[in-house]
Amino acid sequence: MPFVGLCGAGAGVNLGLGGLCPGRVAVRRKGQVAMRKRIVIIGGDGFCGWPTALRLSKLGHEITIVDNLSRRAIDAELGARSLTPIRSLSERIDAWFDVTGHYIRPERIDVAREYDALCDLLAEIRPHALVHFGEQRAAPYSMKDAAHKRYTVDNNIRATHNILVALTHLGLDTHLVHLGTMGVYGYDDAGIEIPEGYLPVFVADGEGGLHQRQILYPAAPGSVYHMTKVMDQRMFAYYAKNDRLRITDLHQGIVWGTQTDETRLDERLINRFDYDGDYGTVLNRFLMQAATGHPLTVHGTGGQTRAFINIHDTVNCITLAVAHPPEPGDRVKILNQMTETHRVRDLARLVAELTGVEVALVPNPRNEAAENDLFVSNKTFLDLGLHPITLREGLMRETVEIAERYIDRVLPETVPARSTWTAAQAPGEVSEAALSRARRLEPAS
Ligand code: NAD
Ligand code: USQ
Repeated sequence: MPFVGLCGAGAGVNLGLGGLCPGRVAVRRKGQVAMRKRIVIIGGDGFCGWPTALRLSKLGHEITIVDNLSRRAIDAELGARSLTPIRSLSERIDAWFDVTGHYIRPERIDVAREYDALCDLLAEIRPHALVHFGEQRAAPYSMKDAAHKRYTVDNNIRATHNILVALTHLGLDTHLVHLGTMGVYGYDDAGIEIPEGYLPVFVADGEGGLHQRQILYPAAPGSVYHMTKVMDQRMFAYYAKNDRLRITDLHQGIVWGTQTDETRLDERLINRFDYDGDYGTVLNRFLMQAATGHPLTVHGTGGQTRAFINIHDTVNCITLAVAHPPEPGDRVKILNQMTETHRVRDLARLVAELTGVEVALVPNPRNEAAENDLFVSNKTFLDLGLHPITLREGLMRETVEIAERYIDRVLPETVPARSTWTAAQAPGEVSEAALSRARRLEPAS
């Protein structure tokens, strides 16, 4: 018996951003889940949120994207843009319907500021799951100046707390899945494998006894952005305990890659690729720099070791997390969402070998350890069946499919990393001498 249900949120016509409500009958296709969940995706227009929305929609779930489009506004503020030509949210949603027949409902709500609108929507949908990507996520952007520090804290803390309060006061049994960061643990060489969120500790009682406790791993954020994720963690612990909310917090590493099986279906579905000095993460920046012949900007000695995950695996992990909620009354379920670790200078060497570009050691604009090791447990996702894509396997495809294909869209003035952590740091810019040497080495076209 095929699954039959109405498209849309069940409550009838929604014109939202897309102005499109097909009202068509959906038939369960091969690979779709047996239980159709109503899922709200906050931040579903962003880099991780968009491909996640498509995957969950393809699996047959009923998806509502909530976004205030602040990420697009920040691009305008910075004079930057995605390397890939991303379409407006309404065009994306229309394209997804054209290609697959699946409808995604869009809602433009600022969850940090429009609490009543958020409550009205959640009361109407009564979602089984809410995936929360809706925060300002760039460390350099959060460190630019006082205004950007304040914006990041106001936006991220209020967004997370509004969601928690709304779920509590509406009495919803929604599973909240939040995108946190590996950066809550810090990068100060713990010398042990970083566990999934909790650390067993032994406390002496002064009378010769030792008591075991499980505590949240001691936080050591490296930027104001990362600090907001630490504060999120404390709020989750409180609401899971006091109000029995079901919460999964995914401590994610740096996401690399652009496309997933779903975003590749049509160019109008393409995912964003950030490379600018504020939002571009290290590997994206190296790939874009290599494609333009710009020396790879390794900060300091490049001795920083970080955790990475491909966007395809991000989407798989979130799908697994949605399918395995904790029980009411459980402590927050914390999973490390990463698949491998790399040192920045090794990444640069890898990209240089692949492309022949030069590597430049530039001043480190961040206040971070010059060298660190990193060992991380990601046991839960491996046990749940995750088969990671490694960087070595995927790098070539990413270079050809994205960096080289869209290189004409690069805005060179947005490349330098100019946001400094304190007055003692300098921008991570390549010297004029290195730039002109790179220009001389560039092959004539
Ligand atoms: P992104 O900036 O591309 O997407 C975030 C989306 O949330 C944007 O579309 C933005 O408009 C929206 N948003 C922000 N504030 C909002 C608000 N108040 N109301 C409604 N919508 C709001 O970021 P991303 O790279 O997709 O990251 C998503 C989440 O994953 C973030 O919370 C980030 O901290 C986390 N994360 C990302 C990475 C990474 O490498 N990209 C790594 C680890 C964790
Ligand atoms: N780096 C360079 N050269 C560059 C850019 C960065 O050497 O041109 C270095 C940085 O100094 C840093 C490392 O690369 O040591 C990683 O920087 P990044 O910008 O790739 O990543 P980060 O600022 O840590 O933030 C990203 C996401 C954030 C997420 C975090 C996961 O933007 O949302 O939370 O990765 S984690 O790093 O595990 O905390």
